[in-house]
Amino acid sequence: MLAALGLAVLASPALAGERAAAEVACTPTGEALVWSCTIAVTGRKSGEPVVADSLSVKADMPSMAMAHNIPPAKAKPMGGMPGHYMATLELEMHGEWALAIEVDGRTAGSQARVRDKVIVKREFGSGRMPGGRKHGAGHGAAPKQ
Ligand SMILES: [Cu+2]
Repeated sequence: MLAALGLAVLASPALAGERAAAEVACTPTGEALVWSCTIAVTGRKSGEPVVADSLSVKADMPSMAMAHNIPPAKAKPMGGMPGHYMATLELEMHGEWALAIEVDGRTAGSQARVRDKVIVKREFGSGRMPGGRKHGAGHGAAPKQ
């Protein structure tokens, strides 16, 4: 009974998991250090939009371990655009941030389970701290191409 069930699961492509890919575009809001981000999530193999039960974005500075502890922002689905989500990020300084996008959902067509964490790095702002001071050496200040 259990063995038969196991085989059925393995044989069903619909139940096979898939990794996620994410495209992120952020624009500044009127408020200092607050960005509005659009996140498009697709299945890496299928390219299908991912319909998420939950999607969160945790921002951290790779060059500044332990300095920031920003709670994850919950992303909301954008109406009429499957696989597209919106999240508001309240960061603590300008510079390079790594966005850890944690998604749990399924691809729109083949219903493959997608439970993954995708890291996307983005440069936010001018590379200057809110007080106008430049980030110290080795702290995300390297110019991006
Ligand atoms: Cu920092």
